[in-house]
Amino acid sequence: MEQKILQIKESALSEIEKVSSSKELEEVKNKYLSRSSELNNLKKGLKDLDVSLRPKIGALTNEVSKLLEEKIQIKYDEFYKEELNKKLASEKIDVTLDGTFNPRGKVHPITATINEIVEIFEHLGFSLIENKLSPEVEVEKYNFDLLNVPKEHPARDVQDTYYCNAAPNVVLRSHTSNAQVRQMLSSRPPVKIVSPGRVYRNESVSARKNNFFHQVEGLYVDKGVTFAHLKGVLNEFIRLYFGSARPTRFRNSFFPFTEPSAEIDVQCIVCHGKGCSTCSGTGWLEILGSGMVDPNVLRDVGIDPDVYSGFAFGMGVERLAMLKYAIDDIRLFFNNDERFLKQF
Ligand code: 2NL
Repeated sequence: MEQKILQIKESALSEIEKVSSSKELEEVKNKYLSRSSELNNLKKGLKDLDVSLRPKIGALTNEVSKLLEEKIQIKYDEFYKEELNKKLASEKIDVTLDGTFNPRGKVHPITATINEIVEIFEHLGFSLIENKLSPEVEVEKYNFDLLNVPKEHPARDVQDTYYCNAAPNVVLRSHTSNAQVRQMLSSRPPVKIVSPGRVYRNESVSARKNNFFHQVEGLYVDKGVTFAHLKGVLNEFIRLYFGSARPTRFRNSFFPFTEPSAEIDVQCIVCHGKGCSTCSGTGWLEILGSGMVDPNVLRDVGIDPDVYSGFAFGMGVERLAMLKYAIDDIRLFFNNDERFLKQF
């Protein structure tokens, strides 16, 4: 019996010595130390032995299984370290290598300019109008009729405005005034809003003109609104947009929806009034159209022009961006050339 146990011990020790992975070690452990191992069977058989032999044989089996457990643990620790090192070496990250380049999108210069203009007017107490009031495909009623544009006005001509072939009276809006008309119809004064968005005109495309562009229009209707308010607000807008107070000039003008009307020029930001190619030698840049809302417009949307008055204005976003960033061709905004867009 004793001989048998020592034999088991010897063969187990030599097998433990020979294993080359933790997986093999696991197998050897199972073979010698599991419930059904030879050693364990011997332990189970102790009760059938002669009482005089039991202590010695019992002690010997315990001693051998303890020894084997220790040896296996030592081997296991070695493998664990070795395998961990291997794994760490194979998964090593070189933090000095270049990363993967993920190109980042940017805000389009027109969107950035719209945001900047809208923020200035928000600062002056205007609210941004809801998008759903501002459809780009519009019926003539909101684009022309309610803005006091006569049926035979040239702006309504197909030479100037895009009409829908399939539906009568449907146009691509030619200004964002439609949003303001809709706002006046759905709420009571005071109305103090800005409506940015894309508008369409049937133009031949050139460096100065595109057949669609972007506008920010504004409208302020309340009791006692005067031309002085118009001047104050728009001069302040110009100061904030161009970064410092600049001489401005209000020129008499005409729009069907305002009376009186004024176009506002700012002193040329390139030559400061001396005359250069940017201002075609005049020393002035035209930057927006404005006026006191025509009483007919107020009346048609159900606002009593004897009680309320208002001013309105409209500006071309591309034009303002071109002036500020010295861009000489409007088409650059729309052909998505990365060399251009990257610069903003
Ligand atoms: C321009 C001129 C302008 C308006 C737009 C307006 C809107 C309502 C009532 C009255 Cl609801 N007026 N808008 C007024 C004057 C000028 O735009 O040159 N835009 C690029």
